[in-house]
Amino acid sequence: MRECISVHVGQAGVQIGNACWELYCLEHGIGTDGVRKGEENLLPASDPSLGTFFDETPTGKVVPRCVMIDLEPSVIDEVRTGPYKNLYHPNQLISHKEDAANNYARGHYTVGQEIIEETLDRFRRLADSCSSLQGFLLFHSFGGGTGSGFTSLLLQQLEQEFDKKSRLGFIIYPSPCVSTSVVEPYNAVLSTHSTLHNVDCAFMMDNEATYDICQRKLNIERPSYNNLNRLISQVVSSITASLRFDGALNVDLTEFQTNLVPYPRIHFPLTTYSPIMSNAKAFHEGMTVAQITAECFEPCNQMVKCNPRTGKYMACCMLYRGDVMPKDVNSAIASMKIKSNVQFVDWCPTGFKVGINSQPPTVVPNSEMATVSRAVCMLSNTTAINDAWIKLNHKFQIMFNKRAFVHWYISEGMEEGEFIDAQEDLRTLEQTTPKLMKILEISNKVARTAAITMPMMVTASCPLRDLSRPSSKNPQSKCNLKLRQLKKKKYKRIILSTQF
Ligand SMILES: Nc1nc2c(ncn2[C@@H]2O[C@H](COP(=O)(O)OP(=O)(O)OP(=O)(O)O)[C@@H](O)[C@H]2O)c(=O)[nH]1
Ligand SMILES: [Mg+2]
Repeated sequence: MRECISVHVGQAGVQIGNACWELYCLEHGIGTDGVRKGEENLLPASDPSLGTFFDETPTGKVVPRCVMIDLEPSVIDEVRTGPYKNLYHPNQLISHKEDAANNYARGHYTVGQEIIEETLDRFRRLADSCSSLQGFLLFHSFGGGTGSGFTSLLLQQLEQEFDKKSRLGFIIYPSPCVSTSVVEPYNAVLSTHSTLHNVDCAFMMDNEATYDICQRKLNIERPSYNNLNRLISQVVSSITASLRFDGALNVDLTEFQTNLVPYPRIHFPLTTYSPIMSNAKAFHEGMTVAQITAECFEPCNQMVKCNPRTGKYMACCMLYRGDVMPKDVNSAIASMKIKSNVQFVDWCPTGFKVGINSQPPTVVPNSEMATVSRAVCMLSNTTAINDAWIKLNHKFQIMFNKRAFVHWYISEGMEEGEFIDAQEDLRTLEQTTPKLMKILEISNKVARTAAITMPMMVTASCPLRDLSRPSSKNPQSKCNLKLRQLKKKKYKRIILSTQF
């Protein structure tokens, strides 16, 4: 069994956790008290992988493998008294006396320190009950003091104690339309700094994009957190379905991850989900595999606001679920590949990785979302996500130029240097894409020139890899070596100044 532990931190993390576990329970036929309907004491034969997300007690009850943490009690108290109060073990729900007051430094250095030991103790116990722990899924906001500060403290500790285990993040990217504080850009940049180093792959959910989808596609005039979270939980469910269900064409999430992250720091895939439609429309629309696949390339279905048409794809993973035939997927993808608005970088021409999970999506009762027989979630590593970093860095810069609100962080034990380091780190990430593109442009130019003068010698498809492995055993490679040296001169400066 390859168990995963979900970690829900702060208000956004815990509330999204609630929505996710509600949906997982429905998908696996588990009641609000953790008892499987109709199949007491037996794991259903259709999903032996259920144990990755749920622990089974000797009495036949299943308990989510998760920990919910908030520095103040009100959000966790709602779980303790809510409809799923009997699902969770009381020890999994951790709350403290006062919140981080939107301050990263309080979450990281002062209030957060008071409960970090207790939290780690719960993790150790959960990890001990696993036979082969796969890793952690962390849910939190970038903008909240607990979501940003405490999560980064927790990530540091997890890195020390469980360094070999993978860490995936589901992160709420701040948006002015549902913003709760002015210092969100500070918290978000400080949090990105830690996410860059301590998380293997992070799926960002932009509240503005989610809000827009709820308004336009689900006809909700003023979406609440509940509405946003239900949509987010559908996306999370699709991403994690391959870990929770077995199947012949099922592809494990770790395999997707290998295909998604070309360089360790470039680990922020763009998530797109289709179909998203209201009950009223579903009756009139039959979504074929080709239609839902094409919808994934429409910016209006993205969970982060950016324009993929101005960028290039480095990798694309398609996670289908439900009534989906491989031949339909193949032809849908073949027709997407020839579209001019779907551009891949030259060094990753193969493009698509596909998995099919036979479990169709489930919706919670009274949901605005329609029940559909098939859906797809696309995870794409695109250079267009840079838009999100540029926007964030800009907002940070405006405030930080005047050192506005910085004293709140300093008074909690933080140094100004940490702001500068975090900003530098984000700026490097922001500049990586253009630099990467520049290397590629030069590579193409050199390859084109060489193709005219030395047509036989141009074999390179990946300039970065070629440069690292020169060989001079035969005349052909001698010429190749020359070509490499020529390229090397041109790349050298850029490569040296680019940190991936
Ligand atoms: N999608 C979504 N976003 C949320 C939710 N709750 C809060 N947010 C967003 O999260 C950010 C604020 O972070 P919170 O999670 O409330 O803060 P926290 O982690 O509890 O930290 P403190 O309250 O400062 O201790 C804002 O951008 C909110 O819009 C939620 O339930 N769903
Ligand atoms: Mg809070």
